[in-house]
Amino acid sequence: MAIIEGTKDARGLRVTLVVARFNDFVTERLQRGALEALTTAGAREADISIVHVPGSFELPLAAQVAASSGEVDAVVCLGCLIKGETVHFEYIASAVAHGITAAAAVTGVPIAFGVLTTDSAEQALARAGAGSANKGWEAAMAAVEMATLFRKLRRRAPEGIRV
Ligand code: DLZ
Repeated sequence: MAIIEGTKDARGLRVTLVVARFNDFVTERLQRGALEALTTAGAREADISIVHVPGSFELPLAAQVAASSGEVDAVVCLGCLIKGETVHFEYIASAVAHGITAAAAVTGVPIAFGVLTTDSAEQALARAGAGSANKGWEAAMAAVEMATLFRKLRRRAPEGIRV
């Protein structure tokens, strides 16, 4: 029996953060948390790129294009949807979740979901604080774990099969 897992070691990984500008008082903090997580885990700043998009709705397509470049091991989507201020909150939240899932499936590149969906700005800020309580940090580490897992899985794939 083999148990195959990813690691929290980001050395040598190339990661793209796709960050929504809407509610940037929160998404800037998520970006900071993700960057801190990646560099603490050993990623080189030169291997990290940051893409800004207008709002969360734009995250999936930008993530898909970034993942399709063949030059990234993982993508991290960061956004913030606040229910109290967004009438069509459910539509956007659902479109973003499905879009990110589809982008990861189409490209085979792990795309982490770091999109806050909260009732209020206070709740959003509480999830974008310091250290590992920051959801940007959490999403970045999920991306590292999946990227390192995929490296192991691809090494095990039979010759000629690339997933
Ligand atoms: C339009 C809109 C609204 C009302 N609320 C949010 C939000 O809470 N969080 C977010 O990331 N984006 C929001 N947007 C912008 C949409 O995501 C998108 O950028 C626009 O509808 C243009 O496609």
